[in-house]
Amino acid sequence: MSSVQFPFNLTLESEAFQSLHGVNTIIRRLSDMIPCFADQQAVKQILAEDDPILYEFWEIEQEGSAGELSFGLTRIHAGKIGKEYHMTKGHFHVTDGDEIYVVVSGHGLLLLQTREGETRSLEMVPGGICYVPGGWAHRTVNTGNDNLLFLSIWPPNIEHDYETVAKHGFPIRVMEGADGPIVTDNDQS
Ligand code: PAN
Ligand code: ZN
Repeated sequence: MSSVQFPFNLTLESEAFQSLHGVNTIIRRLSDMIPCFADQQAVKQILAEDDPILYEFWEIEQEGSAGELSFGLTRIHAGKIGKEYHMTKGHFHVTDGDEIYVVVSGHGLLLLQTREGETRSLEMVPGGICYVPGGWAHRTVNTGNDNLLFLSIWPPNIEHDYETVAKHGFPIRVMEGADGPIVTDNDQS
């Protein structure tokens, strides 16, 4: 149970979320995400010198009544590992629960997959929203030159399943092409 005092208002800025009482702060560095990237040579080269932060998120997870809402702000730093853009780990929601993403700033792609292997990629643009139906794993990719910042809102009591994505990967990847980002098949999944 979070210790945020309700009701409240705040701005869609990392500083505002960081200072929320009871906020959970998660920082993911390259060393936390080694198997996610296709170019393992590039991973090794970067880690030999540095362990960059790929993304951070600040969340309030609600575990009380069914009417509550959990929410968080994610900031994915711009950049690539080899030719593959920075992205989140990605997860399924164990108990069915939909989610809404609202893009504050930056550009990206939201990758989705079902447990049966169906995939989608949705564009993320400033002011845009994406709806993630329960049952679809979701991973966010920053394809722009600036931070990708987005708000996410999901139901309470949702367990996040990272293991399935970590084990099998995503069937699609987002790589830098000659004319911008390209969604390609992941031949390692
Ligand atoms: C989001 C994600 C957040 C970070 O709040 O948790 O963007 O991504 P990973 O959790 O995959 O590391 C969300 O989808 N919550 O359910
Ligand atoms: Zn989620």
